[in-house]
Amino acid sequence: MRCLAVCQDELVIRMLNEILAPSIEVDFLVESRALARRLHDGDLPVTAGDIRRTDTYIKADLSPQTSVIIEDTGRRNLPKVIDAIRDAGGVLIYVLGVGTADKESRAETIRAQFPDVSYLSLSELFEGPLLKEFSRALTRARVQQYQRYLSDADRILILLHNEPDPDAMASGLALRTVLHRTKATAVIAALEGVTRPENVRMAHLLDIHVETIRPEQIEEFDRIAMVDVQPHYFDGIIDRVDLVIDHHPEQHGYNAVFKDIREDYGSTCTILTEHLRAVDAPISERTATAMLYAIKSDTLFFNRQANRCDIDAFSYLYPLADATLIRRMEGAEITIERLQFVVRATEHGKMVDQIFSVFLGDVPRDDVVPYVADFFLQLENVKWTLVAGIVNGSFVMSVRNLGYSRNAGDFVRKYFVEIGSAGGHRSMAKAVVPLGAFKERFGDVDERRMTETMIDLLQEFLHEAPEDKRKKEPVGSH
Ligand SMILES: [Mn+2]
Repeated sequence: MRCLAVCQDELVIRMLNEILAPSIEVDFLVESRALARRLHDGDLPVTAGDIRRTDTYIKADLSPQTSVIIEDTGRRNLPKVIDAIRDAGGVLIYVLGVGTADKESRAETIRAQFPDVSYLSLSELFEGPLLKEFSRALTRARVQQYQRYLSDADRILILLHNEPDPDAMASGLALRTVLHRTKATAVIAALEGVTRPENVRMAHLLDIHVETIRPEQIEEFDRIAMVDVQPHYFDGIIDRVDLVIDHHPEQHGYNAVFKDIREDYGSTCTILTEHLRAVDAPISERTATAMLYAIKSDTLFFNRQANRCDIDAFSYLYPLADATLIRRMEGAEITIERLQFVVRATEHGKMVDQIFSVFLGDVPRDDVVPYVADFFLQLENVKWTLVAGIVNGSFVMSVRNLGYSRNAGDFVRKYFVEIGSAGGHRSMAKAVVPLGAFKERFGDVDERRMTETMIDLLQEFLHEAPEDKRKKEPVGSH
C-alpha cells in the first residue's frame, strides 16, 4: 500500500512517518524547498512542489489505490488542492485537521463540497488511546499503593460474601496474584462456604480452596481485603478493612484504607483484570479461566449489565484461559433438582404483559429461586421474571429483567426494604423477608394467589411515575 502525505508542518510529517512508515510506503509532498531539503537530509522521502497543480501529483505517480492525506493548515486553498489531486486520479483522500480553531465548520464545508473525502481530526484520533493510557496510569498508581501497603503483612484475609459465586472466587484468586502471594499468606475465605452445585464444581475443577471461617477468626489476620462485597454486608461484624474491590452500589458507614468500587461494571473480575494489566502481572491459566467464567456468569454472557470494560476484559482473558474447562463448569448449572423446579414453575407460573411470575412454595435452598428466574428470562416474550419461594421460614424473591425498563433494585426496595432485606441492580434484584413480617405487611396471602400478587405489585410499580433515584441499603443481588 502506498500513501502520499501533503503536509507543511515538520512535526506532523515526522509523526506521520513514525506511524505509517513501518507498514506503508509513504512519500511526503511539501511546498517549502527549504523544509524538503532539511527533511531529505534526515532520510525522509520528501519532495517539494506546488500542491495546487495537477501535474505535481501526476509526477508523484498517483494511482486510485494511493491514499492521500492532506494536512489542513487552515488556509483557503484546500478545495483547490483536493481538485488537483482528483484530476490526477486520486480517489482515497483524507483531510487531517491539525489544530485549526474552527475544525467543526472546516470539516462540514469539506464534506459538503466533497462528500467522498474523509475529514479526520488529530485530536479525535488521539483522544481514545490517550485517555485509556491515563486511566491505566491512574489504576497503576492505585494498585501500587495498596500493594505497598499490604506487602509487609504476614497473613492477609481475602474475605468473600456468603455462598461465594464465580465472581467472588475468581476475584479472590486475582487479588492474590496482584499481591504476589500464595494460599498460605493470602487466605481466601467466607463465613458461609460454597454449596451451590455450579460453584462447587468450579471450585473443584479449578482447585480453588475457600476456607470457611468464624467471625472471631477475622482478627487473626494482619490485614483484611474484601472482593465482590463491602463490609456492611456482614451486619456490623467488620467496620474497618484495608482494601475493598467491588462492583455493587457503594455503601457508606465503614472505613476502608483503599477502595475501588465501580458500580457500572458487570463484574468485580473486570476491575481486577484492569488491576492486573496496569501492573503487567502475569495471569496463570487457572486464574484467567476463573476470571473469564466469572465475567461470563455475572453478566449472563453480556445479557445483563455489562459495559465496554467487561468486553475488553473478556477479550484480554480469552486467549489465556482454558475453554474446555469453562464448558465443563457451565454444564454444572443444570441439575435434576433444578429442572424439577423449572417444571414446577412451568406448571404453576403465570405470564401477564411479558411478566413471568411464579411462587414455588417450599424450596430446599435459596439458589433454586434465582436459577428459575434466570431460566425463564431466556424465554421469547419475557421481559421480567418474578420468582419466589419459602426458604427456612423466609419469603425469598428474585427479580430479573432484560434491562431496558425500570430498575429491579428500586422495585424490591420499595416494597420490601422496610420489612426485610432488599436490593440489587437495574436488571437483577433480590428480597428476603421473614414470613411473619411478610404476612403483617401483605396480610395472610393465600399461597395460591401469591403468583398473581407478585404480578400486581410489579405492575403497580411499572405504572407509577418514576420517583427520584434514591439509593438505600441494597444487599447482594445474586
Ligand atoms: Mn459480582
